[in-house]
Formats: sequence, structure tokens, C-alpha cells
Amino acid sequence: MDIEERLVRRLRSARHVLVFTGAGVSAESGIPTFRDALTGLWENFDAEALATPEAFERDPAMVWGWYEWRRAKVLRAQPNPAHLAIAALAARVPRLTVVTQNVDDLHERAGSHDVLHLHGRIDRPFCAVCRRPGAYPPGIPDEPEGGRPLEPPRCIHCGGRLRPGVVWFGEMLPEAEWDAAIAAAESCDAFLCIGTSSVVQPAASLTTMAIRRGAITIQVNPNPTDLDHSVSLNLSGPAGMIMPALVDRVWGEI
Ligand code: BV8
Ligand code: ZN
Repeated sequence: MDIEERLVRRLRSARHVLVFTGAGVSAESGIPTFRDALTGLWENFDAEALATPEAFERDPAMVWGWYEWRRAKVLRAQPNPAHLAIAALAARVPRLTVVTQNVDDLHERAGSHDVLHLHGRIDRPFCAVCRRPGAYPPGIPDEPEGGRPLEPPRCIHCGGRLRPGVVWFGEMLPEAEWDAAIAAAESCDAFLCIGTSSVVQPAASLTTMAIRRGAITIQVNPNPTDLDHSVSLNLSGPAGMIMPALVDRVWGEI
């Protein structure tokens, strides 16, 4: 991988690396990116409109059906070489923090620990009324490719509807995770921004925090984003190919 030697040296000497990921890091695992996950029944929906408490209030079956369709894809997916390279990085740098916008558990299944999920987890439903955790039946939901509306299950404690364990638009990010992510962005000396369109706030502001502090910032994305001219280095291409090559090149054979 062709990277200027001075950037390689800066990355190699980093004491604290922050890896920030979006839906693109799971794309090669077959999980549609957030804005691609609107096909079939949901093709005429706008993600920002469907991933809201108001949409769930108005049509719980349509929203729950979308998340079950997505959850089935997560359960069938495997971590890809990008997730594995990020997990391998933990043993090669003094300190690694993984912050993700994704609601899947592929970083954990690849071996990453203490992943900060800013937008929640699709595998952790809770009751929309009493907010106690709910549970999914075992196995992979048998979702038709085009999707279908599904009535959410009921809470065993209060009978309220279960909702997906994600952060919807208009909802606050989980405080502990968000505070830890800010602390990591303020202390890291290398920031890898992987597979995100960087349009969702306040998550996307982590990258600008790192840029402002003068950390070395690397973006990995096959498409242009608003950060193209602000990061130290743009690696244009799929994360599943670029990440193993980057970790090899800078931090030795993985
Ligand atoms: C909040 C969970 C409000 C649900 C998600 C300023 C400050 C604060 C808020 C706002 C603000 N401006 C606007 C807002 C409101 C809003 C917002 O950001 N709107 C956007 C649309 C403008 N933010 C919020 O509502 C947030 N809440 O701030 O609280 C508040 C404040 C005070 C008091 C009370 C309340 C909550 C936002 C969280 C929303 N939930 N997810 C679910 O998943 O269903 S966000 C959703 O978008 C996903 O988590 C997704 O990860 C995330 C970001 O998208 P990306 O990950 O980037 O995915 P995307 O599809 O966009 O892009 C994929 C990228 O991958 C592309 O660039 C593509 O090129 C690339 N790619 C493709 N293939 C590959 C690849 N890259 C590498 N390799 C490949 N192979
Ligand atoms: Zn309940």
C-alpha cells in the first residue's frame, strides 16, 4: 500500500488510535448500508423518517418489520477482513478505542472489545413503555427478501410493545458511550474514519474534533465525503481490502 513514509511513521508512533466506523465497514459482510437498507417494502421510505420514535408510534409493525429484516441479515452475516484487521490492531498499538455508529455486533464477533456503540444495538430490544430489556426468540427470523410488516412482541412485565435497542433520530445518544467517545477523540493521536458518510450528528463531529486537535486522520471510503479535503489521508476503496493492507503496512503483518 502506497503511503508516504512520514505518515507511516506518525501512525506507527501513535500512542492512542481511535477507529470510528459506519455502515460501510459492514457492507462487505452483506449488511446493506443505512441508506441502502431501504429496498422491498421500504423502498419508498426515507431512513431518517423510518428510524424515529414517531414512525414507531404511527406504524409499529412497519418499523419492527424493517428491523427484523435487518436483524436477520446481521445474524446471517460474518465479520469481514475490515472487522478482523481492526480487531487485530488492538494487539499492535498501545491503546485502541473502537467507536461505531453501527447497530450490528460484527466488531465484537471479529474479536474487538469494549466497542462504543453510539447508536445502540439491534440485538438488544427494550420495552417502549417501562424500558426494561426484552428478548428475541432464539434463531434467525425467517424474513422474506422484500420484507413484511410485523407486530412487535409485548413486554412480559408491563405488556408494552418492545422496540429495537437503537438510537432513533431525535433521540439522545447513550451518555456513557458518547462521553467516552468524546474523551477518546480528545486524547487520540491517530483517528481512522472508516465507512461512514459522516452526515449523522453528533457522531460525525468526532472526526472534526480529532482533525482540530491535529491528530493524524485517515478516511477509508470508496466514495467521496465532505471530509475528503480535511483528513490527513484519503484511502479510496472498500474497507475489507484497504484495512488489512493498511494494518499490514503500518503495524506489521497481521
Ligand atoms: C441527537 C440507529 C438530538 C438506527 C442511527 C446536530 C447535532 C445533533 C443532532 C443533529 C444535528 N444535526 C442534525 C441532527 C439530527 C440528527 C441528524 O444527524 N440528522 C442527519 C440526517 C442530518 N441526529 C440525531 O437525531 C441524533 N440525535 O443528536 O439528539 C437531541 C439533541 C438534544 C436534545 C435531544 C435530542 C441521533 C442520530 C442517531 C440516528 N440513528 N442509527 C438504525 O440504524 O436504524 S444513524 C444511522 O446513520 C446508522 O447508525 C448509520 O450508521 C448512521 C450513519 O450513517 P453511515 O454509517 O455513515 O451509513 P451511510 O449509509 O450513511 O453511509 C455508508 C458509507 O459507507 C458511505 O459513505 C459509503 O460510501 C461507504 N461504504 C459503502 N461500502 C463501503 C463503504 N465504506 C467502506 N467500505 C465499503 N465496502
Ligand atoms: Zn414493559
